[in-house]
Amino acid sequence: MNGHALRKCLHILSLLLMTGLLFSCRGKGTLEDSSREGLILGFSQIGAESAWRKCNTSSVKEAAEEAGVQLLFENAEQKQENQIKALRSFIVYQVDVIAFVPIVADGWDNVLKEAKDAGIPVLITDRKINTADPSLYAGFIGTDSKQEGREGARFLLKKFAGTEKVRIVEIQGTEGSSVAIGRSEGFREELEGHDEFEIIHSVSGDFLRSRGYELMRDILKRHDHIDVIYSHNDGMTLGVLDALRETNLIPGKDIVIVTIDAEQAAIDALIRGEVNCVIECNPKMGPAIIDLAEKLSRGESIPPLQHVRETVFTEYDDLSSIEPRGY
Ligand code: GYE
Repeated sequence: MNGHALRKCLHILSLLLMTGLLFSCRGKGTLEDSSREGLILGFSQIGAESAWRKCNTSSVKEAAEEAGVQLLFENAEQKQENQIKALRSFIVYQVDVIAFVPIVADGWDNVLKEAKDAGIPVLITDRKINTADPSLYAGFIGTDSKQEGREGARFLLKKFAGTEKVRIVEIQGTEGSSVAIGRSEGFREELEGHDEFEIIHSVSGDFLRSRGYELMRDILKRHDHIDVIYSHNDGMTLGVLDALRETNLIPGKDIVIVTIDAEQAAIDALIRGEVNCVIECNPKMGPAIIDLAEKLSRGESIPPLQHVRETVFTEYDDLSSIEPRGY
């Protein structure tokens, strides 16, 4: 058997195993088993790349447990192909509802059409998708990443009012994700017409602390004057701070830092004065996701788009009253 045929067999075998596992985790019985208890929700999560993601996962699992929902949870380990496999296994298993976080915005139409043909409603959470056919999913709940980008720019417009030249380094999230695209677009739209602001370097750190550290070390070699770091998530920002600690630059003073997520470590850095603006991105959408999934399982319609409530913490605020973040 040649390599291609072997790979094909292994792929089919893994899909059957996955389905078998799903059968087993539902206990005895078959698909026709009328004794299925309650809502069965298939959830494909992208991975565990940040404290935000881990909190997002806990929120979904705890809400499912609380509601007595049977959750089939798949971690894609940052690979879209693993998410597509998971969605296909949910379809084979005939779950009542599918929910997932699309790691990137493109490439979902085929599998969503399969879910639609199987009569399984799909809820998209956290990140958005690009599709010409909005009927392929029932609704979205998650992050308004463009607004987050705008908020970051608004802070800088206030911070640097009257400044002749502001050199910005942008460290973006996962390439092709709706969140990185939105945070870049919103940031740039808000700075439009303010030519004193210049983005001198923009690069993806994939939302990872380790990449934030590596990139910052490289950026410091390339640019001898940086006024602002605009980082798409706190994980990468913590990596940036790790790199700055190896220099004589004082974060929050020599270099202004704007970051997104509002995990506890970033709030602590804001309180220490190492970070200047922390934009909240709320991961705790588990209860809302379960509520929407239950509505879909009853055949009810849901809003096509729902953004979670988010706020902004800056150096100008009273930082003594910030509630513990829980992630
Ligand atoms: O900002 C980051 C996570 O999709 C909004 O993904 C989420 C982003 C979040 O890795 O920490």
